[in-house]
Amino acid sequence: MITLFPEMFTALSRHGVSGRALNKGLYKINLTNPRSFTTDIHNSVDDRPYGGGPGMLMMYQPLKKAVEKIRSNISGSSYIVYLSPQGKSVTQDKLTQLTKNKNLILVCGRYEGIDERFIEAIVDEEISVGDFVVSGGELPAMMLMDGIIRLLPKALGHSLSAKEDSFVDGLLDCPHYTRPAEVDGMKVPDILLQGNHAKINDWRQEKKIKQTRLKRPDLYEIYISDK
Ligand code: 4GX
Repeated sequence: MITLFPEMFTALSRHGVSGRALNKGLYKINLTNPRSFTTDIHNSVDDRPYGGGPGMLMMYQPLKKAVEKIRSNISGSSYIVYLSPQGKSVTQDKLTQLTKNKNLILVCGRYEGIDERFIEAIVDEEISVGDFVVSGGELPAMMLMDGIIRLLPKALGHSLSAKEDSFVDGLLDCPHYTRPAEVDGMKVPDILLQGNHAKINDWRQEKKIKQTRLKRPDLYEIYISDK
């Protein structure tokens, strides 16, 4: 991870599924601050954009030196991802692809962005977490990492959990219910209480399809045309 705010990543490393996976040794995380690779007395990592305009940009050299430092400390190949709204929106399939990399280097931008030459010459892929803007790449990078980590073998308590996620077969998940069997006058669907697992599977598949048609017609169209 290349970030000006390494402390933010405790959200990932200390809590929940990603925290447990780290403790189990299923992945390692390295946090590299480009501020460690500056050359001026102010430790500047940003500068003004050529051509004018508001805001500042992250400079090429500290980012490149951060990449070189990381690469000098790892063996094997690495794949560099830059999180930005200009990237292609991430999908569940993309997360599965990313799990195949031995080393992933995520670059978290701050300010108005980074020098385009770093993207051209050094970044392998630009990825977005959605069509909205946040104030830095750290939260998007953590979203990506969390999505990848939970796909690693043994990260989830139930090995089937990741196979039954939303999007895995291009459909949304079905509704779920827990005790009590009735609350505020609302009953759990009878079929789930009867214990016929073939029928329960059929019901769940039907709900997934109906739910997708209703809530995500865009995904439903793709599902229908792929059959
Ligand atoms: N999905 N951001 C990157 C810096 C920036 C500004 C301008 C390029 C151009 C985002 C997203 C996202 C905020 C991360 C701006 N980079 N990242 N950062 N949506 O909004 O991934």
